[in-house]
Amino acid sequence: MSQQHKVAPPTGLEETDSVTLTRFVLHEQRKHPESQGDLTLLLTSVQLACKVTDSCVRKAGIAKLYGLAGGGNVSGDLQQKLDVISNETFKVNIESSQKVAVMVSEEEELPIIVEKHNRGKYGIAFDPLDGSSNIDSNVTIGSIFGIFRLPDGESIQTTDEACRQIMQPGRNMVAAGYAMYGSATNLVLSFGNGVHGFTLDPSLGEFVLTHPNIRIPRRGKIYSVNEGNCKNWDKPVVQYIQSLKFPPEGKSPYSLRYIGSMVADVHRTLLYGGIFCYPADKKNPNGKLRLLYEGAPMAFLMEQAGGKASTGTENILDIQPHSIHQRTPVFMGSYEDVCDLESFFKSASQ
Ligand code: AFP
Repeated sequence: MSQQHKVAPPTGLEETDSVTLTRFVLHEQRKHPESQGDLTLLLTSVQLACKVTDSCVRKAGIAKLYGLAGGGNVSGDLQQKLDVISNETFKVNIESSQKVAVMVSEEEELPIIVEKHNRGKYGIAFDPLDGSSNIDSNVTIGSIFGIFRLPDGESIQTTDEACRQIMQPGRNMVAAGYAMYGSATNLVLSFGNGVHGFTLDPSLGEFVLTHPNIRIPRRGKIYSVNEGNCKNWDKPVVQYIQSLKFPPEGKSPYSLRYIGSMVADVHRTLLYGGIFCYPADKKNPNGKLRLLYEGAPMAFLMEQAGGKASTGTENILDIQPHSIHQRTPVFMGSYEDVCDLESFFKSASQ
């Protein structure tokens, strides 16, 4: 509708003009006249996978979907029934979009190579249900994804080729996002033009734009880390966390908030500021979190929101992956907080 014909809806009917995720993505697509709409269709399939996963999470107790499925994932963690269901949901929906040639899932050791007749130009890495060890206690969990343009998806024949094509630095991502299954369901997304948050309206079954252009505060007041691992941390991490708890006279200490579910901890950090950490330690020299489908997509969102993501010594988005399930130390959040953390690593190396 042209601007001059646009009439304000009568009071009480404002919701008739909701910006749904589909409408938002189509609008963004129009800014790129050369676009063939492939990314739009791919995001529509991701959106559907998130809605189906959300629906399973919401009825898990009643439908007896809590508990273990009987297998293990690439981390050796016991697979929950919901891990298996969400993984299948993501694979089936994304493959049916015909816009990807390779999928990497935290639940599968090898990359999934899409049948030739169903292939498209993108690759996607996802953790279909992150934080799943929290499922049975009804703690917030989520799905994380990052989308890359592949150099030549059509030609892929072997696992090695699939890995080579999708193992790109996070900075190359064309889109990244997460869905969060909490007291409400959110989908937070960026295609390199800022970060936008949507909330699922259960009555419409649609994600509606509720948090346009999210900007993380330059500095926060909250740190988020599993402090139980402190005895195994490297010295710069111990010193940094200590500095937050015992600041100089006249400054307040930071508050600690830790859910143990990356999507929930990162979402809060994005909105309120501060720093989320999963450091390397003596037992896990590369930390716990995975680069392709946890660290990099979240780093992409943080940077797009004006924040920063680091391993302590390197920007997470610059890491060239050498394996699809490799881990990375993670420090992400408000720009100044992450710079402070890096300064402890710098001093230790001098
Ligand atoms: P699960 O999927 O096994 O629950 O792991 C969740 C997670 O990968 C990430 O979401 C959390 O930030 C992190 O692990 C929590 O790890 P700790 O339990 O070691 O603190």
